Amino acid sequence: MNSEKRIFLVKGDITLLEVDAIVNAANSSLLGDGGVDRAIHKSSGTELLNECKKLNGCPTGNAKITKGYDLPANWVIHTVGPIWQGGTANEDAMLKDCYMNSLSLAVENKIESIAFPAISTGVYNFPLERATKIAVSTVKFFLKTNISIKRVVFVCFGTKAYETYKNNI
Ligand code: AR6
Repeated sequence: MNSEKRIFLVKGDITLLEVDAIVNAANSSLLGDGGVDRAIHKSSGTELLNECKKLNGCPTGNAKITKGYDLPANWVIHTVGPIWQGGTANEDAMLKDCYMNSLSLAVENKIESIAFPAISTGVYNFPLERATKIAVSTVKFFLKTNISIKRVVFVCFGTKAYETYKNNI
């Protein structure tokens, strides 16, 4: 199936999605904090935090996987987006790495459906339009050479993100 037909857009809370894996926009400690990270830990339960404690953190741009515990999703892929510093600190490449590495981990774990939040666009302040273009182009690029992933969902938390994604997909 061509890559575009496997990409979906939804508005809402990523913790409710019934997909094989949801992606968490974490920080390098992987111990949970605010935003979508907090929502995921709250819905998944303390077992998620216990598993995360054993992972020894994660560098920016990389990704690590845990089980989903009490979430509808079987897996959580934790990735660490770049903190926006004005655009000259390699932020674009690191954000692209988050999507590439999350998708590679998904393939390794036979995950067929995966949902992404808008990584780095909250607390980490990455400009939404610029981050959206990177998210969409990277996923399309990855799907061109991959046939095992059947569904990639971009989850938009609010109307602004939804409209921005809609205009860039
Ligand atoms: N479902 C989907 N998207 C959500 C949800 C949700 N339940 N909650 C928030 N978002 P952020 P970051 C959106 O701040 O910018 C944390 O403290 C939100 O509107 O969660 O990568 C971590 O521990 C925004 O569009 O992540 C790190 O310290 C997007 O998710 C830091 O924030 C990402 O916002 C990471 O910052």
